[in-house]
Amino acid sequence: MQVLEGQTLSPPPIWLMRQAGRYLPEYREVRAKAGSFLDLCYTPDHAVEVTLQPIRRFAFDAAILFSDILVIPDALKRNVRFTEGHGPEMDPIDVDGIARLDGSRLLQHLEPVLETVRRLRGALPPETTLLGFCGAPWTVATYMIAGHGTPDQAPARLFAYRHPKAFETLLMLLAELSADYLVAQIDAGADAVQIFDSWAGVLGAREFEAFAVKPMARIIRSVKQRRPNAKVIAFAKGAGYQLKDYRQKTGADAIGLDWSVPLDFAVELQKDGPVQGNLDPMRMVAGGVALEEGIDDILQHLGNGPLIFNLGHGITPQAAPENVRLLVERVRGGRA
Ligand code: 1CP
Repeated sequence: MQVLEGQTLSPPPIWLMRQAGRYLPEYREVRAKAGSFLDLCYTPDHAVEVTLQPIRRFAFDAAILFSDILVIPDALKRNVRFTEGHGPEMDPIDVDGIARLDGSRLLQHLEPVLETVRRLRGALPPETTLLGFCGAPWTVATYMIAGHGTPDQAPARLFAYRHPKAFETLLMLLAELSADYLVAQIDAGADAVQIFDSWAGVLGAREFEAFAVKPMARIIRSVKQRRPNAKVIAFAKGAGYQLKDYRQKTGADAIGLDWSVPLDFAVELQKDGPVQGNLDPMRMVAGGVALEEGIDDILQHLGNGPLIFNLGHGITPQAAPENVRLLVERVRGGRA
């Protein structure tokens, strides 16, 4: 929270995207017990447990609520399911489907997630930041339109060109619901929130403005109007040079950086405020020198300004928990 307010801390605080997940045997155990992935997200006992697991093991400075960005389409009755080995799937939406979307029961549907946040704030050490989150409208829309994950989001890009009005309606509805959801998470005890625009990198310049920047700015404005002290981290993966004025245009407090962002450019971005990132998650799999030199590069470039140490994207199931321990120790200067 101090870094989000603009302070420089040495050593910097650290947490990892997807820090609760399949690389941890204790997660796999709860996951197997819970039944479906959505059952895991909607059962506070289980969701609290898997959120706390990485905190117990590694004493990260932040816990991130265990849930998924696709609980919003689930609340919108898109028949979301997570089948083993397939990734997320849902019913693909069309122009008529967009006109019929009804978000009026969003917070009732997501009450178990809000209960998880309440319990987590009580269970976590006071010095551990609790992060809430949601997906950015563009990223959530890519799944709603294709009905599943795609490598290049071609279905959503095509839909946006063919049906600009319906697409705008979808993005603005998602922005409004996301803001309500984030405010509810903050009221339930989240100290700060992160908005994931994981697929921002496939957008052309004009589309980045319209589909990534504008809805992100709208969510942040709405949250801050209602909760003026709220802190927001915006993560637009793959946005590259377009990050130049992203903080100023969206109103985000901190900017998440994927591993493709050059560190000298990251230094420029850090002059305007806190940054978070950006170790390549594959360095967590490789370990050894690859891990050490990646950590040292980030600390050398960004350690003298407001930095939240993190990966450039989520940790993968292949990462060794032992490498996470080495990472935390090295960032903290040998102290675990
Ligand atoms: O069975 C399993 O365990 C499924 C794996 C899994 C996990 C652990 C999924 C399915 N979601 C999650 C949890 C999750 N998802 C968190 C939990 C908190 C933490 O970080 O520890 C968060 C923040 C997310 C966010 C999320 N879900 C994003 C944005 C961040 C990112 O990784 O880019 C996205 C794009 C999703 C969709 C999603 N959910 C699950 C998968 C495998 C995917 C990606 C599908 C694809 O590649 O298109």
